[in-house]
Amino acid sequence: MKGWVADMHTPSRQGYVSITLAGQGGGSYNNSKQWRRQSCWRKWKQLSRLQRSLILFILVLLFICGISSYPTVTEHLRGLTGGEQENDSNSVLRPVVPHVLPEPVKQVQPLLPEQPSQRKLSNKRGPPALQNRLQKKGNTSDPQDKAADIKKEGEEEGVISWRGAVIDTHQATEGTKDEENKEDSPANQGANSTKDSVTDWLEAVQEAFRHAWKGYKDFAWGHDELRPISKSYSEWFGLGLTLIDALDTMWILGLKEEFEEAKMWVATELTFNKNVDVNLFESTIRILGGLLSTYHLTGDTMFLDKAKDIGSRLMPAFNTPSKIPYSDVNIGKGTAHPPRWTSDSTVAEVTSIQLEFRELSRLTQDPQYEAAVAEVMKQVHKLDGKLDGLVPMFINTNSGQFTHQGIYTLGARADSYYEYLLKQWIQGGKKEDQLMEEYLQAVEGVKKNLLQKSSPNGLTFVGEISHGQFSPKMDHLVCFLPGTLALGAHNGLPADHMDLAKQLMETCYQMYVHMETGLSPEIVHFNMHQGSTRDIEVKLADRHNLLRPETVESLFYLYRFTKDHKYRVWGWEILKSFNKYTKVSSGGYTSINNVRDPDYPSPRDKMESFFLGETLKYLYLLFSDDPDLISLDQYVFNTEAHPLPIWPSPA
Ligand code: DMJ
Repeated sequence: MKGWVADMHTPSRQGYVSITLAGQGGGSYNNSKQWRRQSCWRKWKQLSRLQRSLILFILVLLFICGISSYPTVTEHLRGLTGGEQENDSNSVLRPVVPHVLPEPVKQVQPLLPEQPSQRKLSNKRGPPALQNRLQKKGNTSDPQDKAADIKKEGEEEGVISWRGAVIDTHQATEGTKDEENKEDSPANQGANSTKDSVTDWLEAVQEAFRHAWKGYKDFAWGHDELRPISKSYSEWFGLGLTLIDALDTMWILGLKEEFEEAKMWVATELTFNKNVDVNLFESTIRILGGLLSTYHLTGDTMFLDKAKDIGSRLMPAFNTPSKIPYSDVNIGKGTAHPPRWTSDSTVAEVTSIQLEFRELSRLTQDPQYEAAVAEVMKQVHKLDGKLDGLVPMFINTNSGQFTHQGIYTLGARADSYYEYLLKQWIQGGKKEDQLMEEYLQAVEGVKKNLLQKSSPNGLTFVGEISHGQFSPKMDHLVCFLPGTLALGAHNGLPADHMDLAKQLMETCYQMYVHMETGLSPEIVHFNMHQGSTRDIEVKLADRHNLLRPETVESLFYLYRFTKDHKYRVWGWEILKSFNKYTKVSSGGYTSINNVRDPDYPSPRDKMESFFLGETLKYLYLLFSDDPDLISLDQYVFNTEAHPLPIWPSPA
C-alpha cells in the first residue's frame, strides 16, 4: 500500500514543474500581487493539452489518496463500523449516557500500528484455520509488527512461553472443528504431559493481570475504567469501579503487593457520600459484591463497613409503587428514579441483586436488605406472562407487571435471572424449594423453546423467541449457561443438565474458534438450513469483543466438575488470543471492534472492569489445581465472579 502511494506521487511532482514554468512564461512571476490578480482561467487556457491532462490526473490522485488515508473513511471502506454505531449489549444493561458510549474509532487510530503487510493480508479472506496460517507466515518477518501497540504475543515467540518454558503452540491456535482434529488436539493427550504448561498458564494469568493493572495504575488510578489506547480513563459512577471489582481477584491470584495498595485506596480515598447516580444492579454486583467477598476472603472489617455503607445508600431504589426497584439511585442524595425514557426496569437487573443483599442482611443482622430483594422475587414468581418458566425482559416499577412482552432470551436483560434462581437456592443451603423449582422449570422451558442444532456440524445452541418466532441468535452472554447447568447438576439436579452443559460449552468454544482472531463476537447467528457451509454467522454490528468472561467462567465450572483437561486447553487458547489481539503495550487490555479481522481488530479503547473482576479470575481458577481455592461447596459466585459463602446450617 505504501509503495503504491509513493509511485503516485511521482507524476504529481512532474506536474508541479509544469505549472511553475507556465507562470514564468506569463511574465508575472516577479510581481506577486499582479500575478495573483491574473485570471486563473486564462492561465489554464495557456497550458498545453498535455499539461492540463497531467494536472487533472494529479488532482484526482490527490483526492483518492486523501480519501484512503482518512481514518474513518478507511474504516468504512474496510467494512468496520465505529464504536458509536455498535450495539453494545453491555450498555444495554447500562443507562444510555453519552459519555459512556464507545469512542469513535478515529480517536484511537493514530496510536494503531501501521502494518503494510497486514493491510495486504486483510483482503485475503478465507476459513479461520487458513487465516491463522496466513497470518503466521505473513506477519512474523515484519519488524513493524513487533513495534505494534497491540502486542501479538505467542505468534512471534513460537514455542517460548511468558516465563521461558517451552509450550507447544499448536495447542492453542488450531480449531477442533472435526473429529480428526480433535484426536490430534492436546486436549485429548494425557494431562500429565501438560503439567508444566499448566503451572506456566497460571503464571501467564498473573502476568496478564499485572499488565492490566499497570495500565490502570498508570493512567486510571481511582477511576472507573481504563482507556488504554488514549492512556486515560472513563467514569461511569466515579467510584473506582475497576479497583473494587479487582480486589478479590488480586487476593485469589496471590498478588499481595497490588492488593495492599488497592486496599489503602479503599480505606483512605473511597467515599460513597457523592452526588452521583449509580445503576442499582451494576453497583450491587460489582461494588457491594466485591466488598463483601473481599471481606470474607481477608476478614478485614474495613471492607464490611464499606459494604454496609454502599448497601444502605442503594436502598432508596426500592421505594417504588410496586416495590420493584428503580434502575438508578443517587447515593449522595438518597433519591432514586427510573431511566428518563421509561418507568420500566430490566428483569435481569431486579432479580440479580439478591445474593448480595441477602448476605448483607446475614452479616449485619439487619433484615431490611433481604426483605427488599425477597419481595421482588415473590412478585416475579406470581406474574403472568412467562413462557414455560422463561421471563420477558422488562418489568414496570409502577404496576409491577412485565412489559414489552414477547421476547424470550437467555441473553441480555434476562440472563442472570436464571443464574440467581439456582445460586440463591445454593446460597441458602438448598432449602428454598420454590427457587429450585422455578429454575428447573426454566431449564425445561429452554429445552422446549430455545434449544436447536446448527448446520452443518450440529452445534447445540440457545436461540431466542421473538413474538412467537424462533430466532437463531445467541449472545455471548448466554455462555454463562453451561457453567450454571453444571453447577446445578453438581448440586443434585438432573444429570442431563450436565450433558447439556457439555454440549453448550462446546458451542461457546466454537464461537471463539470460528473467528479469525480466536475471540468470540458479542452476538452470533447459527445456520439451521441444510446445505449451510458454516455453522456460525456474525453480523457486521455484532463483531465486537468486550473482554467478557462468560465462556471462561463456564470452562472453570466444567473443569472443576469433570476434570477434563480439554477445558483448560480451551481456556489457554482464549487467553492467548486476548494477549495477541487485545493487549496494549503501554499497559492494559482493550475491547475490540472486529473479531473477524486479525490484521486490524480495531481497538475500542476501553478495559471493562469485569476483565479483572471476572475474566482473569476465572482463568486463574480454571488453571489452578487447588480445589480448596474457592471451593464450590463452600462458596457461590455472584454474577460478577465475587465469591460469597454458602450459608452454614444452623447448629
Ligand atoms: C458482568 O457485569 C456480569 O457478568 C453480568 O452478569 C453480565 N455482564 C458482565 C460481563 O459480561
